[in-house]
Amino acid sequence: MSNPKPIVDHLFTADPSAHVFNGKLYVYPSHDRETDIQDNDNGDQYDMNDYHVFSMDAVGGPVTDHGVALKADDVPWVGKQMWAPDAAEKDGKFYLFFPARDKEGVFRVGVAVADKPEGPFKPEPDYIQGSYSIDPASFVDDDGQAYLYFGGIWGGQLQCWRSGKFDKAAYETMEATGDEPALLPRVAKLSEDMKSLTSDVQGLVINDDDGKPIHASKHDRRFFEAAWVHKYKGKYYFSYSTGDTHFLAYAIGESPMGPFTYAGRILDPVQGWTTHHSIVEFKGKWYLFYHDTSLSGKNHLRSVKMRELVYDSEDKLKLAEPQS
Ligand code: FUB
Repeated sequence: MSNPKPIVDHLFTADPSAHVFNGKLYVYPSHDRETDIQDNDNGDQYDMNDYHVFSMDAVGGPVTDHGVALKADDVPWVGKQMWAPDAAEKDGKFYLFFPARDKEGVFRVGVAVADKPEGPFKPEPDYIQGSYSIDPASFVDDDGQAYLYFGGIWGGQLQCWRSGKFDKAAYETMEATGDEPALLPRVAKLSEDMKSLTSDVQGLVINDDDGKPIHASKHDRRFFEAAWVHKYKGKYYFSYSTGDTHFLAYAIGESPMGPFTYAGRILDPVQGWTTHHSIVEFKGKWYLFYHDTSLSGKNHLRSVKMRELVYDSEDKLKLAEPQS
């Protein structure tokens, strides 16, 4: 596979969530920064404390860095680690959903609002009640109903929420064992004003080829983190990073709340420990945004890249052949 250049190289960026707003392509990434924290499975080295928003008028054209759109110091409930964000537009307002550890060290999801896609975003004083873990992804369906997806295991703490309440001791179990179904990503409906959840948080079922939920032992297929939802020809595509293998996989369903059925892989593991992506249609073509560590060689200093995606005759997703 050819290795594209990062979309920007003046700072480190990761976990890109791409959206088209007002005819432009906007990217909402994490802003990775230097730290002397040692790499560990808890992800302590991902010690980010603000977000920048980027935009482009055309693929391959200049990318504008709109500067700091939100910072940890401005969010009363945040303790540390502003991880992978997402954005949504509803009724002319723009919403930034972001995970961070609260002052007790528990990951939650917050929301901040702006009048423009690039911000600045004004945070709500508290996190979204009922939210937990990491990697929020919002999806606004054609009927206006918005959904929030979230969850990530290991450092993302999803394994602590099996019972619906935070169980610190469950952290060490890291994930389900091989005899159980895999831990499920979470989904809930968002309110009209996008600031609260209006349904119970439920597990989003991803079935395997046999029609049963993917088993915990299937590391190349089971959910790990980095949920994303897009719609194509009336079907919902749920994509995510897998198990401890970090393939980028996807599943297809008839409803945004699931169930979904495993449909294949989009991307092999990238350079670096994490895989996180988004999928967006822009000017009639589909694009995958992702990151790798090719610029830095360090797990916690990543760079956002993009590649074109195509659908085959059965509406399966694959990377477009690189242009020579
Ligand atoms: O950027 C910190 C974490 O790394 C994200 O939340 C995960 O998805 C992984 O990319």
